Amino acid sequence: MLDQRILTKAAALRQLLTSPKLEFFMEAHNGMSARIVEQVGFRAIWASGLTISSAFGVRDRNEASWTQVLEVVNFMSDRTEIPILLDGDTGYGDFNNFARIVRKLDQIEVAGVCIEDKIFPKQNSFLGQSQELTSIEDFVSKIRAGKESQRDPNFSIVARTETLIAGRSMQEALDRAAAYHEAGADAILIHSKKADSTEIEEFCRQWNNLCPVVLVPTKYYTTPADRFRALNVSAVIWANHTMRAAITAMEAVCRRVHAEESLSGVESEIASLACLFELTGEADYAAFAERFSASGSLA
Ligand code: SPV
Ligand code: MG
Repeated sequence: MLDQRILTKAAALRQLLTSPKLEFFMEAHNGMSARIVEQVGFRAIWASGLTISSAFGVRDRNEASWTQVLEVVNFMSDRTEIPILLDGDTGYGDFNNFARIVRKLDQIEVAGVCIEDKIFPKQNSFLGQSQELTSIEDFVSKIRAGKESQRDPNFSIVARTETLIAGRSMQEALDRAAAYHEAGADAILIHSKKADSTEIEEFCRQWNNLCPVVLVPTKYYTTPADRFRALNVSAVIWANHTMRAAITAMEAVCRRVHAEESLSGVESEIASLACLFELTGEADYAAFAERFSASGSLA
């Protein structure tokens, strides 16, 4: 039974990845969304490259630097107890750049990182007709360098193959995944942009549980979770849904306030200030100040 209170975050993530139970990782892109994900009961966070980029208002093309992403994920890690799996794109460069990132993530208690076998700068998997893949050799070196650089033995590296996204064969996807597993990857993320799960199911059947499998069903979202359970999938990532929900809500409120020149219409439909203060931990501050504020005043 998983007890995240006594496990390090890295150990908790490793346990979620290796347990036979299907787990769900929810996307967050800043400290607030991470706290909401934790509060509603998710047991792990997907720190999405797409949504962290879009929160900055930039494209998912490595336009945000890795140190900017690190700063965001640092707040996320600082303000939550559940493990975070960071979307590390292609590792922000070569084996050496990736090794540096693993070292830094380990230091700020980010539990693991996922890297994909594309070329830097990457573009989102759902854009364009083709994706250029890196060679198996280069990606294997990157995984090896990353594994050698982690200090916490439980830090996880999830190797993501974009073979099917790139329109290449199932056999190549299986060969790449096997090479990445052999290089030390703790789990394989197999990605698909098909509207149904047929190719994912085929992969899972042939992969035969060689190591944990992680899926991102953004496009095949109608597939029931029980189908993934039957395939022995380790974790499903809901990859961008807090950001998309926020966009819808922000647009609606902005439109209404703009049109009505008043806040009256929206006040009862949005989170209260009390809710905001609760999410940022004001109650903890009050208890802390009670003990340490020299004047004893909370003013
Ligand atoms: C992300 O959330 O940034 C991902 C998943 O990498 S996807 O957008 O499907 O590439
Ligand atoms: Mg991404």
